[in-house]
This record gives sequence, C-alpha cells and structure tokens, in this order.
Amino acid sequence: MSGKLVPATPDEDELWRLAVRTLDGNWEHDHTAPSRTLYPHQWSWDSAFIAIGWAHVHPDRAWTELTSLFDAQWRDGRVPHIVFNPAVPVDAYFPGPGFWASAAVDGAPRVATSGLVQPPVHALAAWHAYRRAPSESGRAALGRLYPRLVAQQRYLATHRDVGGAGLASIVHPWESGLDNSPAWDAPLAAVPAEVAALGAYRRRDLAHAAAAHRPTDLDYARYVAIVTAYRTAGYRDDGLADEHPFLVECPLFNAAMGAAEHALAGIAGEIGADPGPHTERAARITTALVNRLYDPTTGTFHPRDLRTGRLTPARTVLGLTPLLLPDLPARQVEAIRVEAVSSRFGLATRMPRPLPSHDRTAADFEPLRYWRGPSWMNINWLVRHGLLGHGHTELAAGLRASMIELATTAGCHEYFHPETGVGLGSPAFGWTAALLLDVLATPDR
Ligand code: 9WN
Repeated sequence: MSGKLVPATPDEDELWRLAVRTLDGNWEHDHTAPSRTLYPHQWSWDSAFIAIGWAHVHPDRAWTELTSLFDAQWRDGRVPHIVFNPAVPVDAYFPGPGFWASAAVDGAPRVATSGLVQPPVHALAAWHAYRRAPSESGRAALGRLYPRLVAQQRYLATHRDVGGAGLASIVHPWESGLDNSPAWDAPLAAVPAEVAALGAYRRRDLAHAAAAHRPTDLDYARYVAIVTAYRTAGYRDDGLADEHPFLVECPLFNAAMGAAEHALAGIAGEIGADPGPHTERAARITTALVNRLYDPTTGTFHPRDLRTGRLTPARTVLGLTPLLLPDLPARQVEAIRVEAVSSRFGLATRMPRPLPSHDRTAADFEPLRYWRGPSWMNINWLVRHGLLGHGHTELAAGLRASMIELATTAGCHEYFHPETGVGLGSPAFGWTAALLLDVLATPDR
C-alpha cells in the first residue's frame, strides 16, 4: 500500500504531509533519529516502528533503516538499544558512547552501541513493511534480514531466559521501552543507588524536556547503577541470576517476542524457508506468557519480578499488549477486552482520546510524566494491531479515529496528555509520524 492510496479528507491529507515532513526531517543517511534534540542517535524499537512508516512513502528507506540497525548486532545476537551516530557530539545524549564502552567488549560491533536491548518488534515491522510495499528488492532485503532476526530471537530465548520458563527477562527498565512505567517501581526501589552518584554526570534530557515530565534524579541514579553492574560484568548474561539487581519478565517484551515468531513464520514462507519451527516457538511463548504473567484475580497481565518471584501490582497498559499474539487463548483475549474498555483505559468504539500508558483511576497516575499516564502512538498502534487480529474491528476503529484526531490537533509529538490531548516531549517524533502514516493508510475494514 502506498501514499497515493490514502483516502484522505483535507485534514488527513495535511496530517499525511506533516508526518512525511517529520520523518524526512529526522532522516540521517541510513537511519531516522527519534528526535533531533532529545534522541539524536538510532534507537532499536524506534527504527522498527519508523520502518513501517517509511514503507508507505520510501520503501528503500524502510530496508535501509532496519539493515543499519542489524549491522550493529552483537556476535551473541543482541540488537543494541542505541546505535551511536559518530557524527553527533558525544555529549549530546546521556548516557553517551563513553559510558557504555561497548568497544571494550568482545563481540560488539565496530560502531559504538549500548549493551541493552529493547522489545523485539523488528520481525513484525519487517513483515509489515514488506506487505505494505511488496517488491523484488523488498523480498531480497527480507531474505538478508531473516537470519539476523532469527539470531536476535535466539539470543533472547537462550541468554535471557533467566527464569528458565521460556520467557525472556529484561535487565533494565530501558529494555522495556516504557522506561518510567509504574510497573518498574517495586523492582527499581530495591536497586541500591544514591542521587549523589549522579554528580559525576550531566543529564542531557533536562536540557530539552521539563523535569516534571521526565524520570526523577533518583530513578536516573538507579538506571546508572543497573547499567554499571551489567557493564562491569562485560554485558555477559551467565551471571544475571546471581548478581544482577533488576530482572523482570515483561508482558510486552514477551508478547513482542511471540509475535516475532509469527512474523518470522510469514517471512520464512515468503523467502522459501521453513515456517514450522517459528510456529512451534510462538506457541510455546504464548503458553509461557499466560502461565507466568496472567493474573486471574486482576484479569490482566503483569510483569514478574524475578528477584521476589512476584507479579508487580500496577495495572499499566503493558497488561493489554499480549493481544498482539494471534494464538492468545479466548479467555485472555476477553479479559484484556474487559480491562481495556474499563474506566482504567477507556477503549470504546467512540473514544475522546487514545489509551493512556497507565491506569487512569490509579493514585499514581500522572498525566504529564513519562510513561506514567501520557498516551503514546506506538502502544496504541500495537493494541490496534492486536484488536484487529482478534476480530475486534469496531474497537480498533474507535482507537484509530482517536489516534488520527489527536494528531490532527496536536501534531507529531513524542507523547500526549491523555485527557487534554496537548502534545508533549519532542514536537517532531519519528515513530509518531511513521505510525500515523500506517494508520492513515489502513482504514477500518
Ligand atoms: C532511553 C527513543 C527512546 C525510546 C524509549 C523512550 C526513551 C530513552 C530515554 O526514548 O528512552 O532509551 O533517554 O529516555 O522511553 O521507549 O525508544 O525514542
């Protein structure tokens, strides 16, 4: 599907052009910066979402975006969450390349990267991008990416299965992509850290965004302490269970990992490989996710803290994301629907605003602070995708309309006030623009 097929109203037409301009403005020779100011390098899951948008207007850029990211894949298969652009000054983002020190690690690529990962939405994105713009060169790019996507999954399913139950653990809130979510409050509170330790560094985010919207200094001190522990261990995963201060099984991360196997089955079929092993692995991940992270008493999914063995109590939007799995059992699909349409999230066939990132009725709901309330386009896109996959077309249509209406008034911001719809964070944000293109180009069925 390409740009010219968009059945646009004048408003949608203008929005389409704004989104393309935003992506163009952030394009940087072989990748797209999430934001020129706040995030001037390449981010892993951002690139996946952004590739879906490029597929509508510039399919070659979609493949370049994913390929440049996977060029930085480590020998063990991990796809780093940040690939540093050497042309950007080293102090433009904290923590920068010197802090991560990837060059000192055997098996890291030549380009400087972080040592963490992000939710593995890349196979899903590659499969989407291909189906949006099928072509011979697209199939060839898909064929080259396939073994790298498989290696990414293998890394997560082996090195990161710290709990031994078939799910991957995240070792830092940054790996969740929802860095400051209330879901991490309990495991993060157990990480020993002192704000004073931050004195050695300068937070660059506060030069571009209001402190009241961003994580606190104590959160940052803990983020730094967790990376320091992992870096000191050479980013090796074999000692995680004994030593590492933050170990959590996240519902979104694992739903993405399962959805990736479904996407890889589709890709395998397209390029003449065997889809069978992917379908089998997908089924195992779905079973493990339901067994480990679904709580029948709350009727939603929660992260599991491996340090305590307990599910974390917050009911965040993470709980809705297993809908991404096409083979999620009907009981859990229905439980997620009930949770989503409750006053906590407000999903409806006509809804004033997209889903918030946290339960609107919770005492710790904060409409302005990063991932603790604001609405984000990528999460709404994922949930829409899941609703469509499970036949909830009218709810998906309500969500789509609310996403378009929000961006029509507020533009391509990084995130949005979940009640007023005011745009927050970076005003020219990559995945917002990219996913708007996709939503505009895929009208309700
Ligand atoms: C840390 C780039 C990234 C997103 C994350 C988002 C934010 C970074 C930060 O920006 O995280 O990785 O500095 O806060 O939380 O989801 O990938 O857009």
